[in-house]
Amino acid sequence: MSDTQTALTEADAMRQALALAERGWGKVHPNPMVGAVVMRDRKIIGEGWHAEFGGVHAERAALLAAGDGTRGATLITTLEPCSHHGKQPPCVDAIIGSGIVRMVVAIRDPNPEAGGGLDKLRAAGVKVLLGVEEVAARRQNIRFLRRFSPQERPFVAVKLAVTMDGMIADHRGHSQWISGPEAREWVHRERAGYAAIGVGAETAVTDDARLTIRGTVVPRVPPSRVIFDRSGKLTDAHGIFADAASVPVIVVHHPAMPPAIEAREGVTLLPAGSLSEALAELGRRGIDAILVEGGGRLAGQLLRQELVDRIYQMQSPVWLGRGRAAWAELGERDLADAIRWRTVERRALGDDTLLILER
Ligand code: AOF
Ligand code: ZN
Repeated sequence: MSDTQTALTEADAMRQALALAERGWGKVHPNPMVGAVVMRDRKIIGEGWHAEFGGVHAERAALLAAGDGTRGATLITTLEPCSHHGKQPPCVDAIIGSGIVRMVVAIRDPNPEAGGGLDKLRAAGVKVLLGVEEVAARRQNIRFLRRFSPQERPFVAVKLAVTMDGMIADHRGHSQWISGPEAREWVHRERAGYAAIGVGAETAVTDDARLTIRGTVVPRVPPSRVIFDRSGKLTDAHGIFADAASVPVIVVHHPAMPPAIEAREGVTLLPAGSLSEALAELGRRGIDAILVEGGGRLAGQLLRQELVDRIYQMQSPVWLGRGRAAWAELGERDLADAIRWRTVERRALGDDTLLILER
């Protein structure tokens, strides 16, 4: 927001609003991440974002930051402004009151209680442009958007750190570490925005995985830990149970093979005949988004059964030769029936490359 700003387009400003919205990651769910900027003479004169669940909305924060510069200015927001009294007063009232004459919005608000803000703004004479950076805005708020279009299962993302030759662990099962510190820091940040972190039992045992968050973003609600233990091999000795009273652990197992785990606070045994059944049950228990971090067999099964919505594949300049394959048990496929996804983003993280894929 300095004088050295070059002239921005509205799309540039929207990308800045999307970046501001990211600051709510791990802090605002299940409400949306929202960013807003006030623009005048092709410069940003105020920035705002939704910083914590139930707190001030991004629009009001941006208007406040712009001070008395709002009259005749444009407000750019990643979500349609709300028109309702919730935990916060309606943003449309603040916008109209501030003298904003033009709104640029990425997506509509599907929340029936809060929606309809754009109609009110139009009725008040504010010019409205809808749909700028719509795809990125949808991707950013997928968890919030799904709340209003109920699905049979949670949003499922799979994250794997993979070598150049497609391995996620060496022949002994060791995977610490394939990727570098920047990539691992990214993982901890990413975990903060999910309702649960999932892992297969074999990986949980070999890595002694805790699935906790040890990064700079401390989530408002720490994600539950879900272990997919099909054959009941988990025991009480596993370290993940130590802090179950503060961060829940759910053990998914085959109905006929419950693991030998004593009942205790924070630990739930969840019998399920299939992965899709397990996911549906997790959804009913309020888990709306899960990040699955391996192993290769669980990742492969989820992919094959079309139970994955997004893939984060961290590609590292490392070779292991024989080891544990990233996506196991996909069978033998001709090129003509290969599984094909789209790469929606590529990001450099130190020596590693993060690929984000969607179906
Ligand atoms: C947010 N932050 O920046 C915007 C939201 O209970 P409330 O008053 O916080 O309202 C929550 C609803 O307001 C939310 O579901 C969404 O529909 C709308 N917009 N919410 O938490 C924001 N702009
Ligand atoms: Zn609002």
